[in-house]
Amino acid sequence: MTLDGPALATLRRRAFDLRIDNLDAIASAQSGHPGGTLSAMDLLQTLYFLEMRHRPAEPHWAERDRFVLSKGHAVPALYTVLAHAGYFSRDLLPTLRHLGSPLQGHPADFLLPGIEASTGSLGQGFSIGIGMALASKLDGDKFRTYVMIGDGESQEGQIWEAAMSAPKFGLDNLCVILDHNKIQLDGSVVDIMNIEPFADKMRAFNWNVLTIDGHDYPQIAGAFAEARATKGKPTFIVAQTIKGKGVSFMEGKVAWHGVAPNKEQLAAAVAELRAAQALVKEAA
Ligand SMILES: Cc1ncc(C[n+]2csc(CCOP(=O)(O)OP(=O)(O)O)c2C)c(N)n1
Repeated sequence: MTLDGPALATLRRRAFDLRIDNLDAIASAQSGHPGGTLSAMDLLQTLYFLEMRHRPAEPHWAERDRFVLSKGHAVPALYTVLAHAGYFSRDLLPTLRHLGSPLQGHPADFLLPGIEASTGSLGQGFSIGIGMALASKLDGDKFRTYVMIGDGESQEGQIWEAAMSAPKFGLDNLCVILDHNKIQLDGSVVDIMNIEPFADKMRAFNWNVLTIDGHDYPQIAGAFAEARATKGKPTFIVAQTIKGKGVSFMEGKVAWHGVAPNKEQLAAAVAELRAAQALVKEAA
């Protein structure tokens, strides 16, 4: 699918529905991570609605592209995108974190078709994605692998082992996205353990590095296209994002890393998102 005018308008409008369903699920669980789900949403939507080759009705299709959410705590955003893409009914979303639900607080590949890897212990998903990309090369398969990591997560040592490995194996079928929202669990990344200059570090490790606005659909789509066209080395996308994106009282606030909105807060967030969506509809 190409990003023409109507496709772009659809992405922009759906972004509000996704953010609302995501927050609704977290509120129904009364547990979860609003900030890092909202920062990742536009990247995830672009992957599943524009970039990746996949079949929601056939989740184990051998040729599907793979996606690993290494920052596993943001899985409500992925569940929401998967539901809207047709993997399962949206009615399941409010069962998030409930006993017996396949939608647990961290992704479990044995519980839900569409989830490619069980993650949540930060640092591990990047390496899992490298394994998938390497296997694809060795087997002569055509699928691509995408991984999303967090900036706080990037303080894990395993991230840097992975960063060294992928270029060594020439994994041009691998694209890693950093959701660079500048905030981790209890403070700003710069204050706790500065990871900058991140793009320069990855370039020094021999990655093809792109820096984009992670809420700008044409930029996101362009980066994925460039990653696909790049041969001989893996691509690392530094996506500049805003934690809590779309809800003014959550944006850039550490306090909204891992706290569910109460009834009133959810209503305020939904009202704001619906009002913004109406403006986008008018402009279209
Ligand atoms: C190994 C490990 N240590 C600690 C945690 C608890 N934890 C969950 S989210 C989080 C902060 C992650 O920050 P970041 O990667 O910036 O995520 P984002 O801001 O995108 O939500 C931490 C420490 C964990 N899941 N795994």
